[in-house]
Amino acid sequence: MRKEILKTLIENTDKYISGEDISQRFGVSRTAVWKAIKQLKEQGYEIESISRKGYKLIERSNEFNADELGIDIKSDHHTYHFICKKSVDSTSSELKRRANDNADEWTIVIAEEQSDGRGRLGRHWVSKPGEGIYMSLLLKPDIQPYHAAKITQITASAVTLAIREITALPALIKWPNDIVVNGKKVCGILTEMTAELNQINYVILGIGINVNGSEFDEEIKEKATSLMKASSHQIAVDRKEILKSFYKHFDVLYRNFLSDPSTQESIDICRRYSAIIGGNVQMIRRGISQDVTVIDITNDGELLVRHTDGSEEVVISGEVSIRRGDQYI
Ligand code: BT5
Repeated sequence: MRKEILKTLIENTDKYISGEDISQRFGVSRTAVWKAIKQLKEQGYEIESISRKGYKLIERSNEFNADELGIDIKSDHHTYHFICKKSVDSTSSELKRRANDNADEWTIVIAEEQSDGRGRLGRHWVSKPGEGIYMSLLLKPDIQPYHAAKITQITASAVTLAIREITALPALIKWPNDIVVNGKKVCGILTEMTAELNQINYVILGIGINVNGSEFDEEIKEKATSLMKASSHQIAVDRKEILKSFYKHFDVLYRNFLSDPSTQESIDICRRYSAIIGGNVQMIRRGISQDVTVIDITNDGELLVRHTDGSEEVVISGEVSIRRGDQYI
């Protein structure tokens, strides 16, 4: 009911809609309408109410709102189940708890802040309130587990396309799970999976994007940036627009992948927008650093590198970090 009223207000921002109109349209009492409007205001929506004229949406809430995301982000193929939280330990941990409790595929947990945001190998993900997108998505793909690494590449592709579309920033992909702008990290992806030998139970895709942060903690100051900070005009970027664009691209890439897991579509995007192909980098594995030249990303989404002795190696994602000189990339 609140969602329907919000939808009506969003569709009619050019005029006032009377409480009478809304109550008739949805067959509810005027008091119920008034209560729903009050709740929306509490959620941060600026709604003007003028007696004898009615209600008008002046400004949407800055915060993520499950009803609004459900109105704006849709797919012809599945239903998204958005869950928006003010604060959570980690959206991926929260979603894992829900997945173990049988949550539906395409459940999405988004938080304004995380107290214990996670990166790979137990690393920390800095998640300041309101400055970024901290989101986890539950997938239950009917594919062989060895194809799952490609889901990270699909996600990286969709994030990159979304950043380029909404901000026109030159986002690049630092295989396997980072998106960088001007050599600094704006996004990290954490793919976690539970699987049997031949079957995936579920995949949790965790995505962290620095959207509007301007100050970064000492530990990441040198390597991190945000979309706002990286852009020349320094104007805040609409997190919801990034999200909408991400799901538009992800939906297409992921669906094509499910119908043909050997598809090269997202691998080609990762190649086209790679931050490291052709470059000399350090590959750090279990604390050991090696100088390598990056030759290509393989058709399966692995990294093909050449060592200084001329030998070539295919590296799988997971335990590898890439650096260039003393820079992040
Ligand atoms: C990642 O790991 O890059 C994956 C990060 C995934 C975060 C999302 S947020 C939503 C979901 N819920 C979670 O709990 N996690 C996911 P990794 O490649 O291991 O990189 C981690 C490293 O990136 C850290 O050790 C820092 O050096 C750096 N880092 C931490 N926070 C950062 C930030 N906000 N921006 C840029 N770099 C950061």
